Amino acid sequence: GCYADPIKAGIDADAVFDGMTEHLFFTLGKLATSASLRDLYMALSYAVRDRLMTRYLASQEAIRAKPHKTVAYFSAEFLIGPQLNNNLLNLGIQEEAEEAVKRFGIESLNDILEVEEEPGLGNGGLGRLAACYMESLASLQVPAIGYGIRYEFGIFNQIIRDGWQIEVTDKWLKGGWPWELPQPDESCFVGFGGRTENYIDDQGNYRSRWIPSEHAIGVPHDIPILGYRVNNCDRLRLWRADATESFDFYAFNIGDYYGAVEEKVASETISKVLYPNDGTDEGRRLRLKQQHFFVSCSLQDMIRSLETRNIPVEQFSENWTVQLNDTHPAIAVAELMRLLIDNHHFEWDQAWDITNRSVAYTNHTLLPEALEKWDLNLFKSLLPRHLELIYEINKRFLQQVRLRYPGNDLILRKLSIIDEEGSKAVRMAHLATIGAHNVNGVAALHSDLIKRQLMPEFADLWPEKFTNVTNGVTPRRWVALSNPELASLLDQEIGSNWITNMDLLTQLEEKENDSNFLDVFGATKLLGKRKLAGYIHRQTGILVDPSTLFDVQVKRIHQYKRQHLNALQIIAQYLRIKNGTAHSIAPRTVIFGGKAAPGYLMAKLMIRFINGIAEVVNADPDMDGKLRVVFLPDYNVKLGEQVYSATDLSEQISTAGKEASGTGNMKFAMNGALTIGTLDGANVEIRDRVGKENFFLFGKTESEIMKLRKNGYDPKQYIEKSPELSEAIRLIELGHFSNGDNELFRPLLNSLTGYDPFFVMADFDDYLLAQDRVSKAWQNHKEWNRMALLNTARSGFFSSDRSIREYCSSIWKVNPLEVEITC
Ligand code: 26M
Repeated sequence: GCYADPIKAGIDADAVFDGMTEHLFFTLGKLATSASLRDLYMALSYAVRDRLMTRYLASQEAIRAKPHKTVAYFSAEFLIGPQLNNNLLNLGIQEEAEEAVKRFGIESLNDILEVEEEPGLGNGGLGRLAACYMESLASLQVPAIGYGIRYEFGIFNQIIRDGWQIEVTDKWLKGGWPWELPQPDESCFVGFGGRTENYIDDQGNYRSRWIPSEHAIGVPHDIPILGYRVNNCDRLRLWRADATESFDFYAFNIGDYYGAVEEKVASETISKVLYPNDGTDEGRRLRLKQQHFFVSCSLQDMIRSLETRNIPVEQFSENWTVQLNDTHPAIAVAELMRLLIDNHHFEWDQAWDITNRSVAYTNHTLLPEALEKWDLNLFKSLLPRHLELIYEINKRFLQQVRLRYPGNDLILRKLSIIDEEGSKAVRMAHLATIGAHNVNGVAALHSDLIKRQLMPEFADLWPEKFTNVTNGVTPRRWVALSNPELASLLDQEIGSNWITNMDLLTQLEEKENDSNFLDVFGATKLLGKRKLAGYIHRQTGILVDPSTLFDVQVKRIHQYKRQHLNALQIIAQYLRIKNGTAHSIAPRTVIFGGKAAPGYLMAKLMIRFINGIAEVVNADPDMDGKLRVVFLPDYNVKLGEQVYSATDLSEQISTAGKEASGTGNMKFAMNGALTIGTLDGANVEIRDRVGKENFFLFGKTESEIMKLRKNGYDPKQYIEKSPELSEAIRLIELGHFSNGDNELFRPLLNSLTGYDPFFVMADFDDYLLAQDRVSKAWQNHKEWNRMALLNTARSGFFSSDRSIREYCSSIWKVNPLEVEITC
């Protein structure tokens, strides 16, 4: 497993240059003299990929040589972002690559990096978390595979026209994507529909089997995930759905040509497109098909890998640990049972033991509309055998519950996998919770709420099953790559070990009163802001001043995340400036970014609302030098890399109890932004760590919100009590932000002044006061920089390396396996 040819493996600038030249000629069919930036991007990517291969194969060989428990991270989404720069960094050849591309007459490596299009194979936080975790697993030298779906179309691209979001198909594969390796010889066969039957086998045993009516083939596409400065190179294995036959010959012969082609198209549709919902479950048949498709392929692949290594399938749970990223892959519980019982002829109890020991489940949401439920008839028609197995799992589980709570029928109905209230449905969170040996939330508050509110009876039944692992983000991408100025300042001050040991950042605390250092720290931020200002100008035509406070809210657009609270606050500041009462407000640039689910009308209206405000504010000369509002279109990983390093103020303003964790909040804090936020998700832990004096807290707590709701919340009372809020709402009603159209924002106003399900009105005044504290703090730049420095210094806990270490020791029980290269 070794390849020593310098053209393929050498890591000095000469070798990288030679590798690029070879790929230009042989892989791309281009002469160096006529190569475009894109050609050079492709050539460099292929050259870098060559250099990953030795490590990638050695990593697989290491497990083959000596059995070692491997993590299988099951996720319907992996939002991995651009790959080239990350691989250069982790290989340690950024400078060599810079030097090599200069020999092709390119001024800066950045020009080539900018060409890369990212695969948007995820919606937001959940998908990005999976990507950070894969990177940390490799960097911590833990053998791991990420299993998911190779969507042909990822999350849509967003354009803004007349202030509205327009969705455009994301054709990320169009120019050829150099980072994947198709492995058609490892394809898997997956069934759907049909019926089940009982039969007696050759030994006279009664058995069940599934006779599907439809099939698809999963073709693995592997993406190498290299760890930071180690030889371990893990794998992201994404399945693409192919038709079983290119078309049905019988149908072709009888002349039903279109029918035959349709069948082919139907099976290829499975991996065609990512559902862009992010939070609301619509219970679509194709979505369940996607889930079963990738889960079945992955489990078959894992069993096959035991067989090829001559490891008995009995030892599945000693060799694999499966993490379910939310309930999207929860069908794994039933599918693993089916494979073990029907195909490998295990007894129920042993199959259940294996399943339960290997599977663990991460919950990412408490929102009822996001909890996956499948209509029973739909489920039965697509996965009849799985439903039988789920009934049996449920029967045995409910028997346990009966013993524990004799005579309590209510609890049986509450805990059953089958929802019998109204039309019947399969509750995937129940299947996952019963099937898994561990259920974790993603921040301390969230894990607590899972136990107290979402699943109190389950937690009572199995108190030791419920744990917390607070989310984290990878400092390689979110500091070293995206904030090179800060990274080199850190290298200078404390050495470069912070990249793999973020706790070392606490050494920066010694500098908190070092005036010169604070100036330098502030200057790195200013550099990021200048770059972002340039980007904003190119994208939107708006000129923003980098010396103003950059106040940023980037995340999916949702009512619970309350972008409209931020928007209302802007109107209040606008009115103060107009009225001449804005005495000590900081000059600000308020920046938004984020996509709305295409069917989520209120979220789309929130985007229109922000753009309506931006239009009025930015056109008003009274606002010059005081206030600018920007909506950055098409927020994605690549844009995130520009934004976090350029932010002074991080907006984390969700209704307490609604945001499971948040991960953007962590990226901002690491990069020295101060947070204005509620006591929600990981904000709580961020504040605890950076110090409450370095965090702008506002808003009702989760228990206060609960009380308000219980006692009958009336938003109108809050509006009446607040002159600034009343005035802002009056202005919107008059059509001031919609060219006089006083109907446009009616649904938004009705929601806010009627039910206000996310308590925007209740938190408004306190939010405005907190924003005043922000403005005041901004007046003293030294002091601001000191607070910002302490945020960076104390954010080490939020490295995904820490999260992954916790998963490894407390849930997965896996150890690192160092990969050596022997040539
Ligand atoms: C469900 C059904 C149908 C189609 C799509 C979905 C769906 C897709 C993504 C539902 C939820 C999805 O993601 C939810 C998500 O991103 N949750 C976020 O997870 C982060 C990582 O743990 C947390 O930091 C965020 O707080 C949480 O909102």
